[in-house]
Amino acid sequence: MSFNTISVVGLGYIGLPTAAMFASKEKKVIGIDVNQHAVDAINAGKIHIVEPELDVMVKRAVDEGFLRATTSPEPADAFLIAVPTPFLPIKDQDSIPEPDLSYIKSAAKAVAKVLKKGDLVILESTSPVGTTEQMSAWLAEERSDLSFPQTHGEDSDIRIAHCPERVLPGHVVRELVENDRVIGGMTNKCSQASIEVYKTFVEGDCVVTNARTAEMAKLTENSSRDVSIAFANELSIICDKLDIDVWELINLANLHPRVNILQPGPGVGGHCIAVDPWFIISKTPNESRLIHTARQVNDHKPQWVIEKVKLAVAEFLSKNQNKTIKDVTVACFGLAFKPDIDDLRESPALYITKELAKLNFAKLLAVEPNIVKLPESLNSTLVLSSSDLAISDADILVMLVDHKKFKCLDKNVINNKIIIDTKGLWA
Ligand code: SAJ
Repeated sequence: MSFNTISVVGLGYIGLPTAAMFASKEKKVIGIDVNQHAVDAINAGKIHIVEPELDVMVKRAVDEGFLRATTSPEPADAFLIAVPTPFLPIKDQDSIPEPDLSYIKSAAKAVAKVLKKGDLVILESTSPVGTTEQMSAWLAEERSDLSFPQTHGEDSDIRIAHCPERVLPGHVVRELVENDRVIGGMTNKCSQASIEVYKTFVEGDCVVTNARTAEMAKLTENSSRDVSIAFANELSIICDKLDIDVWELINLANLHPRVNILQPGPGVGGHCIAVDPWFIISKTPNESRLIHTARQVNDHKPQWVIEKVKLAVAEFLSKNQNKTIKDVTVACFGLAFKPDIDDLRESPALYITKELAKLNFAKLLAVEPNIVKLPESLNSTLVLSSSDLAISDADILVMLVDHKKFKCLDKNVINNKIIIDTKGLWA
């Protein structure tokens, strides 16, 4: 087998770094995306997402002629599909979110047009169990002239595998190389072909399993983290009631050699941990009781923080009887979905800040040192402020994200403020 031309379908947070990585090893890479703006940016040697070191890699790959982007598929030897798998809109608050596989279906239909005997198709998108087999069925529907593993096993013309991405945003370039990969071929030949492709740049182990187990492995990793964070978030609510410092408590418990509790926060954000457990729950709702409860605990945490702020406002007004809510200034520290990134999507900190903005305070200041300008959609709701200004102006300080820049704030200057600290920085 030789995979000289590799096509990556979906040039987002996973697809683009993966494409650049193959190109850095002098593979001919064709990137496919429906977003013309992304395609144009990449062909100009630029990137449309934020990820350390990626800009340099993409520029070099394009300049040296190894990476090219386009909106319509072209023949290649291996196709990696890295498109989003979001939820379908939920019917009501109590219903279980169902995965939206339409991006995978469109990608499969597009790739099917250019498939030839001997090609390999790898699904990288995080997917509910059974999606790789479904993708193979969609490909077979389009190409009755080719044979696929579900009908022809090891003798199939086309090889199919699921190899989930596992990289941490902000560390993608290093983790793509160093992390071990789970390789879930529909047959052993499918797995071996996938290993050959990934070994172009992966220095970690490539561990073989079947497609369904590979799908479940990825969902399990993120659900495990979600359940662990839910435990920490639940502890924080219990400790608040019992007047115990949860940060001290967790430090003490973690001194035990077999205990490793994660950190509570304002809720769980991002596009993975708060999403992927639902892919297990929606397939097996009666069996996934712990995973479901963890989701509910984490999803409830932002609301709990908002209630704490409302209590703090009531406390402030009872001490300052000449004032009303229209005289109160609140400052929220952090808008991103986790520390030291500028990504505001699916962020509990942003949700809390936007909800607080509806309460008609004198001012609601948002401090986010990792962005210079708020997205246009937020301009009418939030005012971006510096830490110093927010601390001097605000009556109530709400710590939402433990950015490095907040860790060095002088604790003495906040002594006379009412503080809600969801990350234990000012505790
Ligand atoms: N969080 C806490 N407490 C903690 C750790 C995290 O509240 O102790 C919160 C964060 O603030 C954030 C959310 O959880 O809101 C998720 O952040 P994260 O750093 O745990 O994870 P992601 O979403 O950036 O990336 C995860 C990673 N999965 C695991 O660590 C198991 C990454 O390796 C995956 O590739 C990625 O999901 C993905 O794409 O699925």
